[in-house]
Amino acid sequence: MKKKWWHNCVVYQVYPRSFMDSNGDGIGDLKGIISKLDYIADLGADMIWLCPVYASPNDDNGYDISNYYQIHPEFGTLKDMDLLISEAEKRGLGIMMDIVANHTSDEHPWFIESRSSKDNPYRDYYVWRDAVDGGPPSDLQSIFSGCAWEYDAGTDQYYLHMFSKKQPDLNWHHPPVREAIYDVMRFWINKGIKGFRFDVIDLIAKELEQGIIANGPLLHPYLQEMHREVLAGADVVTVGETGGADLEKAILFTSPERKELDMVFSFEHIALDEQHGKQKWDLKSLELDDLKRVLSNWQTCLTGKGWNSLFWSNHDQPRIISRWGNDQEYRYESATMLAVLLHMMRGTPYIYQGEEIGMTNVQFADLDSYCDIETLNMYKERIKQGFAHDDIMESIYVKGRDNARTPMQWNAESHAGFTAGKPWIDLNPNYPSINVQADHHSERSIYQIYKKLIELRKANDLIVYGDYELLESEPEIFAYTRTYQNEEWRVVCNFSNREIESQLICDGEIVIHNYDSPTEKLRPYEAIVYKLKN
Ligand code: TEU
Ligand code: CA
Repeated sequence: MKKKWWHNCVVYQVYPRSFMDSNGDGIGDLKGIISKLDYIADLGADMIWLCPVYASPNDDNGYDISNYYQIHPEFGTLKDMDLLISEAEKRGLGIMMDIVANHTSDEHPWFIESRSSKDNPYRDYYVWRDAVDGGPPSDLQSIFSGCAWEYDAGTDQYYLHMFSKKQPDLNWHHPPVREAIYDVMRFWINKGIKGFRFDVIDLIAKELEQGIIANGPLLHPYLQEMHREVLAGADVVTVGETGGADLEKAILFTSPERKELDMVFSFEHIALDEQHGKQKWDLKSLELDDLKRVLSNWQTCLTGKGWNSLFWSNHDQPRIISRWGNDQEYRYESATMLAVLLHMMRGTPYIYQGEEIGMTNVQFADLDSYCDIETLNMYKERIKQGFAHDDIMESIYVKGRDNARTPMQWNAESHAGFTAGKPWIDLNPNYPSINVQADHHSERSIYQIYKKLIELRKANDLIVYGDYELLESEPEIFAYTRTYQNEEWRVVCNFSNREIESQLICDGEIVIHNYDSPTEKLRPYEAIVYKLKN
């Protein structure tokens, strides 16, 4: 496979609202990010995936865009954005913008026009349908609970919204919509950004009459058209959020000769702790065998055919250390074990803000402390369905998106150094002990392990291009090899809080290790990488 500059890139994801507030209004902003660029550059990252900072009424914290060409005043100005791009570039950091092209805000001028009359030139920018039997056109459900159709009395029709009712879906079958999105992309490329993350891009080619929502028959033609019209002439890296993609689809999206996307985010590995066929809130414990199977499939089946992203966390997912690690007694060991396991794999790694210092989930006692529309809509719907309050709160504690959205914990001072004002969302009360400053001064720094892993990736094509093979191991151990030219590395990770005897311990040269020195057993959450032969 032809080598590409982004093959050994590492992306750091910033949720701007919660990263760093520079003006004391309790909301993170662009100038705050600029003030922390050295922190991100020092980690060794090459790109910053910036969650949406465009004008938005914030019904879904910016994933409801009302102007793709303007920066939300809470975050700053276009001038601040230009400064962020140039300051990042000085530090070898490219900016990856988040393109939300499946839907806009209902306050976007396109939608205001579209809903004004049935013969408005913008009518077909969105998906409008007549009532059926006096009610919604179908029983399609929104991902944010409730019916996906909203009645609009102005023109006596319903419009489609797969997310909140303030996020009407764009009609990608209407060529002016595609052209308008391509224009937005050209604008930001001309601003000097270096990448795009495409929000729910697998939903853009719906065929509603056939009951198709994701992966419609025209999805690949639209992505190929986007590539021809915009991406072919630009040196930007692209990643699509394609939650439902299996390996076969991922190869179609990412094989270079198809000229669609460079890589995708699949959700297969982060759906392993939800009951099959149910919602993310319906919990089940993780089976390590499932994780071994899924991650190994994604390691082997894409090789030579496409490209993988590697991630544990993002702004929609709970904190990985609270999900599959141990965020109490073995916080350092499990955070670093999870980091080693993922960052020794093949693909482009994504680090979500706070993951590099082992930030954990939060448990707000009061529902009013929660801000996320997905959580609040689900709570209302499940109360109506008769679920018990405590059961719903348990699901929110484990899987709610606000777990990832509590403010970044910089130090032990007030509001963790995130803001001098009242933060838009409460902090995690553990910030006095879990914060960047404490981690940096600790003998056992999680940040330093992430930094070392990134250095290893830059220095070893074995990590970037080596073959992957899962090793037979004790049930609690996840072990694999990476082989490249005549070099073989063995990655051995203990996923449990118990000491485990293992044949996989050996006398190879240790490349990275989250304990001081090896012993004859694997200790809780121990991760060791050996270089077996040269
Ligand atoms: O998320 C896509 C999506 O389906 C989310 O609902 C996610 O899978 C779910 O919340 C898991 O908990 C994208 C963005 O990442 C998300 O922040 C937006 O809310 C959503 O699209 C709508 O734009
Ligand atoms: Ca601010």
